[in-house]
Amino acid sequence: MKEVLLQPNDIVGISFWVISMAMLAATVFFFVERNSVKASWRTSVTLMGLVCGIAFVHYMYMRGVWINTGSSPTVFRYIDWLLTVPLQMLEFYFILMAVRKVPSGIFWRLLVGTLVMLIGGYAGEAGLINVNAGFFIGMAGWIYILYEIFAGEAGTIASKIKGPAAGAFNFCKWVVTIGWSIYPLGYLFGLMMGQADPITLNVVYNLADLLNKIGFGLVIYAAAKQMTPASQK
Ligand SMILES: *C/C=C(C)/C=C/C=C(C)/C=C/C1=C(C)CCCC1(C)C
Repeated sequence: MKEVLLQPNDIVGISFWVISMAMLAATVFFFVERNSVKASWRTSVTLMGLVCGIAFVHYMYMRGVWINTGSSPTVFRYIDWLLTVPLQMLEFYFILMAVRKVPSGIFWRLLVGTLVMLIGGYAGEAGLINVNAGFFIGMAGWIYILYEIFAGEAGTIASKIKGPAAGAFNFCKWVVTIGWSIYPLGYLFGLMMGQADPITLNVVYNLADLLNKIGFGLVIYAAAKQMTPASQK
């Protein structure tokens, strides 16, 4: 009979559980703390609460799929990303908006890059297109996002601001460059190198989510706290 409970040697299953609880804790934290920061930063902190909350629910389902079937919860994984990555792209927009007025085109272009990245990745992982083709389409979307935040309109505006907002934008920029590079590496090692390896794929994606959702959120929260005058703390 197939075991349907979490086994002590199931490293992927355990990582799904641990991260589920971390997402829950982070969700509560961001919502409870949002009013302790300056008004212009509250939307950013709320967004992080939503990102972690959406991920929490998906992690509970992904854990179930993994433990019950031993296969990658691809559909839940991509639905989660499809909802949470655009929210994180909004974050760039709000960080800039917290200090000055910026055109909304920035957000729409980041959204287009996100969709290309995720649709390419999903099609490749779900077997709808060749795995390598999915990778290259996904990479194109990601590179487009990087272009926008480094050299495009968002990057140009960000280079003119100062203080903690500039610091938060810069940090997020490197999260999207370095933190996000873990995902294509997971895809590369889990799907493209020889035999498909769902253990590597899911462990890598899970660790990447921990860093890029909770870690990302905490840094935004820290910047928001720094921008908040002592009288308001
Ligand atoms: C909270 C979830 C996040 C931040 C998810 C991010 C996902 C990526 C950056 C995925 C990127 C991919 C590529 C750049 C190419 C190969 C396919 C993907 C979708 C794994």
